Amino acid sequence: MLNALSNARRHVMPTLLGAAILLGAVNAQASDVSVSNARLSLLPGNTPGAGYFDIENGSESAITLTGADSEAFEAIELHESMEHDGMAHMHGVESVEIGPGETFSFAPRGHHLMFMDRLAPLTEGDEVEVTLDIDGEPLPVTFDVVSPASL
Ligand SMILES: [Cu+2]
Repeated sequence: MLNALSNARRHVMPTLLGAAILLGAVNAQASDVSVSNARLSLLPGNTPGAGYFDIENGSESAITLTGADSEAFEAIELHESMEHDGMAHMHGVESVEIGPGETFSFAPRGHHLMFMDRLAPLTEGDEVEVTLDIDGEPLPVTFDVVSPASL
C-alpha cells in the first residue's frame, strides 16, 4: 500500500511541474497588463464605494476584465454610468474588453467598480487589495481610499 502511494506521487510530480510551467507562460501575458491610478471613493457609513483606475493592455491581443474581488468587501460589481433624460443611471456590465495596445479608464460618470458591503471599517488613506479577473487570470491591484470630493 505504501509502495503504491509513493509510486503514485512520483507520477503526480512531473504532471504538477508541467502545469506550473504552463501557468508561467500564461502569466507572462498578464504582466503586459498594468493598472495605474487606482482609487476607491468611499462615503461614511455602508453605502457602496466606487473604484476608478486606468488599465493598459500592452499585449498584442484583446483582454477581457470579467470581475473583481476583495477580502474587504462582500462583493464587487462592474458598473457603467450613463445619462438618460438628464438623469444619471448606472447598470451592471458582464465584462469590459480592452483591445491590444489600448488603455481603458474607469472614471467618474463612466465605467467603475462598485464595492458592495464593506467587511471592515475603512478611512481615507487606507489601502485596499483588490484582485481583478482578467481572462481567468488574477491581477492584484492596490486601491487607495480617497474622499469623493477629491475626484
Ligand atoms: Cu455603480
